[in-house]
Amino acid sequence: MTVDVTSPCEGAAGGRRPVRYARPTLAARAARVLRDNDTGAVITAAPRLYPHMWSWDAAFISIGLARLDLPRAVAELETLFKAQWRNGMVPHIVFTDDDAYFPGPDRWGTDTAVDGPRNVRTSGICQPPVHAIAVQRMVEIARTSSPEERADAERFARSIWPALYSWHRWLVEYRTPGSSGLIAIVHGWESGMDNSPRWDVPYAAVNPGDELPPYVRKDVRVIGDPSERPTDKEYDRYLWLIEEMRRAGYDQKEIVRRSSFLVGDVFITALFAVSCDVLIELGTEFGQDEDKLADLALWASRARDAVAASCHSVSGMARDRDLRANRWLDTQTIAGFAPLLCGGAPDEVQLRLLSLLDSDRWCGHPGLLAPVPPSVSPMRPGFNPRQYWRGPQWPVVNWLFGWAFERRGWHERARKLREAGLRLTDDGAFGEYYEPFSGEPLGSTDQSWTAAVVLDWLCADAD
Ligand code: 2M8
Repeated sequence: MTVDVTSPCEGAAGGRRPVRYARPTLAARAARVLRDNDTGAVITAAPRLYPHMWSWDAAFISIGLARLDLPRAVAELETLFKAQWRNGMVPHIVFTDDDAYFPGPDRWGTDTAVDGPRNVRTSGICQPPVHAIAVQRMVEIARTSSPEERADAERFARSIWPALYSWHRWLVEYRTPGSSGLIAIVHGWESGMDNSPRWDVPYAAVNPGDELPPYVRKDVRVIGDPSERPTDKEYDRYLWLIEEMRRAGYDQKEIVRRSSFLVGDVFITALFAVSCDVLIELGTEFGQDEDKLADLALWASRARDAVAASCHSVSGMARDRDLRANRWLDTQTIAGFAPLLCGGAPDEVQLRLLSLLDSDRWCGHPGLLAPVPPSVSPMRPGFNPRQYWRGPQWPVVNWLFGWAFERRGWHERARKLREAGLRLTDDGAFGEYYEPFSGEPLGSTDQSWTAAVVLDWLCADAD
């Protein structure tokens, strides 16, 4: 492939973004990342750092793939859902044979879990429920293509719908303890925002016991600067929670009753609400059971109410709730904008959130290379522009807000987020995440979900 290098990047600090690619070249590069990360069985989340299938990564990857090869996109989600647990949980990792990632399947030890899937090895926790969104997006994309693709995508949506419904039902049945109505996570990894300061307070109460089996991290060998990744102390806590779950035989009720970490996650709850809406739309179109549609409507409405009820009376920001300590978590992060994803909060609160998002505390910060929401406000004490989920920008999070804004009819806002996302990623490195001031790609490069959302943005602009 001939690579088109256009003008040098103005304004990039430290000369770290020497090139900006023209759009067709950027699209070709994104497509190549997805192809190169394809093992034949799965598209890995990233070449060296993440050599397996991750649940919410797979959803975003399918959206990008739908722009290139619909059958491959369908196969990706079918592979993920073949690993769905018998109780409905969609696991956060589906393992390949690669042993370059820790914790791998032996450490998770889910093989003997009563509810685990057969013939495939997975982790024992979940990730955000964005899969219905991906399926709907795939159908929309296929509808701009040939009648055959359209029919294939619709057939796929009809066939995967019951599995999506049982995944959502699992979240309600096992993960809405207590009265807050928020969907609870039992490990920070379930949030997808692993090391976010959102979890600092609840993690402080996790005390790894002496019986924590020894382990050796592999992530810090891959990432050149280990200070970008979570600390060893944090990893001890991550591993201790896994140990607790193993000991409970991955019995969900038992885990929710006893694990050292139980937090109502407002971002997941908002995504769940809007994903239920999407499932209702798909289910109505494809003739699914009325009772199930009614369940989804009820779940969506409860989730939306829970998100609205979490909003801080002054800032308007939505809050997670520590369900062990029974208190709100006031740390302000990108998750505080959750009501903008799903709606349901009073108009006045949503307007406050929109103006906060535009302000110099977030996207309007004068130092940002591109007005993409950072994971933590650059004005907040403790903001770290390079550290994992503690300041940098994640293109997939930007995609989610753009998608939600488009859906809510805020087309101009959605367009601006798309433009900003492309400005951030047009160096063609497809970073896992980005340093907000210089735009330096951090974490893994050639990260599949970044390539996927870039493709979707580029093609959406061309549609
Ligand atoms: C990161 O999480 C994994 C654990 O699940 C890790 O750090 O080892 C997160 O960014 C997560 O959201 C993402 O799905 C995963 C793979 O891209 O990496």
